[in-house]
Amino acid sequence: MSQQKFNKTRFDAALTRQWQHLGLTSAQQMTPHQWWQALSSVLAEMLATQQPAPPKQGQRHVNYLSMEFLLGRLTGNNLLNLGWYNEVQAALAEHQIELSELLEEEVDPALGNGGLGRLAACYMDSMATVGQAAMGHGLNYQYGLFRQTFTDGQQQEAPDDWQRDRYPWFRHNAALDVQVGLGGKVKENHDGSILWRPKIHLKGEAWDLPVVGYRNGITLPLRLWKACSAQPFDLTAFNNGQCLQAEQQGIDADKLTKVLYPNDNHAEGKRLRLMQQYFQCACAVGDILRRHHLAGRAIRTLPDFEVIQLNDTHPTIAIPEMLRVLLDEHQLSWDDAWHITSRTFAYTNHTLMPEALERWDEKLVRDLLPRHMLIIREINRRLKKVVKQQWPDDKATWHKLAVVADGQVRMANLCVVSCFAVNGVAALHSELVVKDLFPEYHRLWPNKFHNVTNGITPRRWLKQCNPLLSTLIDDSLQVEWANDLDALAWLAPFARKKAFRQQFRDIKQQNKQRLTLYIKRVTGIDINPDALFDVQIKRLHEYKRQHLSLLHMLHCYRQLRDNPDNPDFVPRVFLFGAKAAPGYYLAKNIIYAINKVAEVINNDPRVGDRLKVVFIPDYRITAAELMIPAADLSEQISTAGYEASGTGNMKLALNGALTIGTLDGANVEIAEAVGAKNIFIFGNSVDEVKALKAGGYSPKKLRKQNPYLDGLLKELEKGKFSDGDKHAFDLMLQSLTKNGDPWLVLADFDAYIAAQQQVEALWKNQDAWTRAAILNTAHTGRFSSDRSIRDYQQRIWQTAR
Ligand code: DL6
Repeated sequence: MSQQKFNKTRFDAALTRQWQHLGLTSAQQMTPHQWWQALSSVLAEMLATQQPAPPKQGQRHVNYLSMEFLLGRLTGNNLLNLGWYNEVQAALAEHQIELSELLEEEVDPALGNGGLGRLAACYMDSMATVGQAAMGHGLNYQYGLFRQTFTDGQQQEAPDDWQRDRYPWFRHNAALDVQVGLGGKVKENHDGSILWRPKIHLKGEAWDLPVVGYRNGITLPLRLWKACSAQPFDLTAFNNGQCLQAEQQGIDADKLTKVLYPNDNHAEGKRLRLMQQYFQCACAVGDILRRHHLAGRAIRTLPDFEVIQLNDTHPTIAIPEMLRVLLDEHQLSWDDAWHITSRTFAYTNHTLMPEALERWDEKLVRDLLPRHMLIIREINRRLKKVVKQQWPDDKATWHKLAVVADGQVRMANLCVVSCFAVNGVAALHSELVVKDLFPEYHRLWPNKFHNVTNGITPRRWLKQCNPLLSTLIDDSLQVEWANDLDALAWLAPFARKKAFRQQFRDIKQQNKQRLTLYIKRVTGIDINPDALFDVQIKRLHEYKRQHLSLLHMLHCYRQLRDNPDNPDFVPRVFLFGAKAAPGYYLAKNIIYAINKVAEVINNDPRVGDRLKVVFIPDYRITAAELMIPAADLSEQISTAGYEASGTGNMKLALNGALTIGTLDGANVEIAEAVGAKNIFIFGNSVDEVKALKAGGYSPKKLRKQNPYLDGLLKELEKGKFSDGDKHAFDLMLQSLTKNGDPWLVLADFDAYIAAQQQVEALWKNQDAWTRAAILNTAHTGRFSSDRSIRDYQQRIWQTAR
């Protein structure tokens, strides 16, 4: 496939139709928002002729199932991938319209929580770019991730109505509607076959977004399913005068895809969530089988042509759904249905944390999906035989491995048992998946387990968000690197050139100035663009330890107060971006604490512009695109063993930020790639964390032994930053001390401060700092999501049919 050329005549004609459609007499009459709508609609129309790549010889078509796709704005990204940016810019200039301003009109489609959802978006982009035949399946939520504001430092949440009904990139195809049942009863027929009579019938509508490959003429569909009632309007009820009741079914069905659950790394056993999961899976499975059938292929050949990749356990219910269709509708035997299913599904694990591993009450599953529960029980029954053979009379092992136990269905176990491949998302994480999470399964099926280290798309996360650096790379390397990120290695020798270092530094400075203006606009705070920009952007979670940064902030503040005229003090701006799940009160308390400390520091005249703390509200993709190119220091300070991979760490390093981090997730591989001199690694390792916990770690004792740290904590406890309120930060402080400091924040404090001192020492030598920053950009090519997709192809998708 080759790049589609921009057709100016077609563009102009389609644009004219847009304003005529609005009843206007000229393009000039359109508001900026209408211009963005019109432009996006025109591009979507022009794209409609691009074809999804047919699978190459021997390639399976990939169905990527994810409850979340955190896309970010599409219009600018699509233009860049199409290679039409300059032409469209020129065409709009004829109307005195500035393209970059129009692009600001788009509301981010925020249909995900964080890393997992953004990864799904990067993988779609990369599958389109490397020419992997694929389709994404997700949900078309009416409300994306909540909008965040702060009132007196406290997080407030508001619904995110992203106006899906007027989103110009959507294409709805009514011919693809799927019927979905829920609830009801199962009945066994005389011949032993099972009949499921659902109580509720829903309709799934397919709404497609185009995912554009990088300048290769390929577009892949991201199919987002929207729930509607199968019978939206009850005419009889209406005729009987029951006007509201007549709409009732439609209203209830609508609820299903109304809102994204705002949890990251946390599973909530809510009924509506299971309904959402099943709805998505039933739509996807129905769609995949329909396509297979339409291609004239026998059902038994499904695994030869299709693979279904599960993005975490959220879409696991697709497995019993596939079995149900094969058993009940295609009337296959269990063995045949199992043979097909277990060669089609693959599972990616994204977390080891027990609170994020999904378990559903058996009763709830039976209630909503009675036929599926029978199938799950049958999987469990057959598994028991295998386990008993390997571990006779070992009840504890069986209890651990069972899919159904203690009245609960364990989705991760169901995945491992039913899928042909299981992968973790970074080398360390995959090792822990085998060693700590699933050692017995690994013993049973050693070849099932793989690693695929996560990646990020360089199109959005360098080319689009950092145009100045991209141009410098273009000019220096004179090669196409955006779809061949390993080419960045050729930048390494440039790090030795003084003039290049100066250019690199100037670009960082301009990006910092751009962010400074944004911060002034959204928060009113003035920051010093010459200060070190210390950036921590990710979901707010205890294991990610934003509160360790908070302690460092207190340390910096103390240093300034103790020695106000210290000429060696390195000016620093702490920049945070993070949303906390609305029901996660401890995380919200950490946000509150950071904001309250910020208030005091930012208004202390002794501090001036040497220290500032800014919590940028409503962190989202668009904000990330401004923060990442401006960062000097990337904070990746999770407790070792808990961050499966991280992908923000990759984006920041690629854009020339130096990482301060623990040996956790993909930090380990970033350290290998950039070299020990160009990264600041600190803190307890995974084994040390385990040993500390096993050895009765006591934060109280640690406080006693560390009067300096104790003093910092006391300032918080005494209400120094909360207008005298001694209980303002109780949730956070109790966790740190009384409740045993489960994330070892205090245990890593000294090492963290020492590492920050190394950061300051290097910062004082700007030339050496810039050299290290360039080497970060040069050596992070392996974290392209194109490489991850190729790994999936080689290690997973092209195996086990
Ligand atoms: O793999 C994507 C992303 C990782 O980079 C993060 O380290 C990990 O925390 C995140 N995991 C989840 C877990 N799922 N849930 N719920 O979001 O995945």
